Amino acid sequence: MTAPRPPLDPVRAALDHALHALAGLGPELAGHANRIGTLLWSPPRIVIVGRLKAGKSTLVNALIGANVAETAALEATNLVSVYQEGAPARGEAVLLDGTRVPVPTDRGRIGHLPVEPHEVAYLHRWLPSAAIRNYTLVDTPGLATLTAENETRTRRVLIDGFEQTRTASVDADAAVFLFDSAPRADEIEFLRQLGFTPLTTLGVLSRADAFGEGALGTRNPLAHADEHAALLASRLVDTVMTVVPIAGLLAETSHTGALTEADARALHALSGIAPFDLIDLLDSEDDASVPPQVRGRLVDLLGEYGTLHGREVAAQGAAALNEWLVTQSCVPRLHSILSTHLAAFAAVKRAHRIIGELDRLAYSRPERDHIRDIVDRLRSDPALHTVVLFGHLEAMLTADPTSPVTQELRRLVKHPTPATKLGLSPDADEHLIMEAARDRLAWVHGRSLSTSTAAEDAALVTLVRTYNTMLGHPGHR
Ligand SMILES: Nc1nc2c(ncn2[C@@H]2O[C@H](COP(=O)(O)OP(=O)(O)OP(=O)(O)O)[C@@H](O)[C@H]2O)c(=O)[nH]1
Ligand SMILES: [Mg+2]
Repeated sequence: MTAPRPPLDPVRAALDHALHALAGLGPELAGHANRIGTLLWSPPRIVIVGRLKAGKSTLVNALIGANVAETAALEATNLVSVYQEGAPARGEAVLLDGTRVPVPTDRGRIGHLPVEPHEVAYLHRWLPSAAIRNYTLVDTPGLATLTAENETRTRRVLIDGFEQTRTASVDADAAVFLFDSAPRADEIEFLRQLGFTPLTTLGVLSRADAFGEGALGTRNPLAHADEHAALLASRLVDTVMTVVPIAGLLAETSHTGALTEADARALHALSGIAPFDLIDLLDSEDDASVPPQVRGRLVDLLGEYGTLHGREVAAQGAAALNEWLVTQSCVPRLHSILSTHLAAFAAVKRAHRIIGELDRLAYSRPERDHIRDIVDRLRSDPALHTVVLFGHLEAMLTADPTSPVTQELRRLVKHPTPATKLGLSPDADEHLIMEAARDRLAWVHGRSLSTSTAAEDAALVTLVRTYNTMLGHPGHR
C-alpha cells in the first residue's frame, strides 16, 4: 500500500505531469518514470554530519522521539543509518553492491548483523514515528582522522562517485552540520564535497549545555552558546544558512519519555546543595540521601547543567521538568527550521535532481527528442523557475563561489517574493520593484559582456529571463 500523497504543490504537479508524459513514451520509459516518481514522492532526506562524538546520534534520537541510535561516550556509531517513517518497525542492511538483507531489530535497536560490517553501505530502518513523516533522517559515523574507517563509510554513501556507484548512495537532500566549537577546515571541506549549498545546510552548535565554562561557569552556557552561534553563523555564511545552539542530551531525555516521577523527586532532593559541592558529589561514590546510582542516572539523563539547574522545577514533578528540558534544549527552534526552510530548500534540490535524471535519459535513450521536449517544457515552466535558479546556484558554487552572480542567485532562490528577491523590504511598492528589476536587468546585461565561466554564462541567460518576467516582458521570457 502506498502512503497518502501530500497535497500537490505547483512544482510537484509540473514534475508529476512531466513523468506522466515520459511514461507515455513506452513501457521502458514508464519504468524510469516510476523510479523517478519515487524520488518525487518520498520525503527529503536530511543527513546529520559532524565530528566524532559531537552528539549526532543523541540528536537523531531526540528528533525521532525514541532511543533508536546508539549513543555513548565510548561506543562510536560505525554505520550510516537511514531512519524513515514506516510500519512495522524493521531494518535492512544495504550492501555495497545494492543488495538488501533483512536485519533483526529489538525494541528499536539493531540486533545481530547477519553480514560483515565492511560489506554494508548503510542500514535502512523503518520506524512508525510521525516525527519523521516530513523528513527522513540519516545518522553518520563521526568525522575524525582517528577512525579513518568510519569516516570512509560516511564519505562513501554520501559523496556521489566516492569509491562506489550510486546504488549504495543515500542521496541526501540537506545536511545538519554539528560542531561543538568552531568547525575545522577539513570538516567544511567535507561539506563542500557533499555538494550542499548554504541553503540546504543548517549549522548546529551542539552540547550547548556544556558550552564555554560549562554548568559551573560564571556565564549561563546556553546563553553563551547562543551568542557564539550567532558569531559562527556570520563567519560561516558561505557554508550554512544559520547556526542554532542545541542541547541534544536534554532534548533526547525530554523527547523520548525517559524521565520518571522518581527522577524528578530524586533531583529535587538534591536542592539546597551548593553548586560546587553538588558537582563533587555527582563525581563521587559517597552515600548520601540520593544514592550514587540514582545520581549517576540523573547525570546521564540531564548532564551537569540539567542536574544543577533543574532542581527547583523538579519540585513540580516530571511533566514540568520535562517541559523545562524541552525549552532549554532549543530543539523546538531546530524543528521549525527543519520543517520549514530546510525542508523547502531540500525539496527544491530534489526537484533539480529529478530534472537531472530526465536530462540523463535524454542523453542515453533513442527517444531523446521527445524527452528533450519534456525537459525543455519543465525548464521554462514558471512554477519551476526557482528550481532552475537553484541549479545555476549549485553550478556557480563549484565554478566561482565568490562571483557576484553567485550572490545574486542565492538571494533569488532564498527569498519568496519579488520584493525580497530584489533585496527590497517585503512591503516595497510596485514602482520600487519595477525600478529595482530594471536595475538588475541592466546589471545582468553588463555582466554578460565579460563573463568568466560557462556556468556564469548559463546563469546570466536565466537571470535575463528572471528579471524580464518580473518586468512583465513576456516576449523576453
Ligand atoms: N552534556 C551533553 N552531552 C551530550 C550532548 N549530546 C550528546 N552528549 C553526550 O556525548 C556523547 C556522545 O554522543 P553521541 O550522540 O553518541 O555522539 P555522536 O556524534 O553520535 O558520536 P559518533 O557517532 O561516535 O561520532 C554521549 O555520551 C552523549 O550523552 C549534549 O547536548 N549535552
Ligand atoms: Mg553516533
